[in-house]
Amino acid sequence: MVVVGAAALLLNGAHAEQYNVGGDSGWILNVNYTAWAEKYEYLTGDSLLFKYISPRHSVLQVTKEDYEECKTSNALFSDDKGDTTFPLTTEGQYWFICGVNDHCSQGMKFTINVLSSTAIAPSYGPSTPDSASSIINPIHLLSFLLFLLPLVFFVF
Ligand SMILES: [Cu+2]
Repeated sequence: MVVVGAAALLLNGAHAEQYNVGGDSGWILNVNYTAWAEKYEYLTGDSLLFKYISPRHSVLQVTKEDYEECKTSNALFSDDKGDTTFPLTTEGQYWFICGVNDHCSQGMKFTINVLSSTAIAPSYGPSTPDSASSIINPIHLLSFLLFLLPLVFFVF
């Protein structure tokens, strides 16, 4: 099962998921985002999609300290234009809060830990087609099997 999963990852190429924050609820009040965030394992290359209507909410990436105090003035990233996509480009801990009114202290906050995807699947750099094609892909697998076919007839 693990082997099949690893092979599927190789055949599919880079792993990249987009997580809809809050699931069907989106980015609003009265959702337990801590419970939501704990459901997944986040890898570099994945992204978060915050679905909300501007300007009712906003998305702020903040430090751990500001997260705990719901402090909105030193955000590392902020957006309030509606439906915010946040790419998880580097591994490490991320803290997110809503910057509108007291939404953060009402629970619009969560933290995630992002792991490196290169530990699981090779990264496919856009400028290195040679290294990418050296990985097993369906075409290579097919031509290898076609190569084996006459040998099978020859032996029997
Ligand atoms: Cu909000």
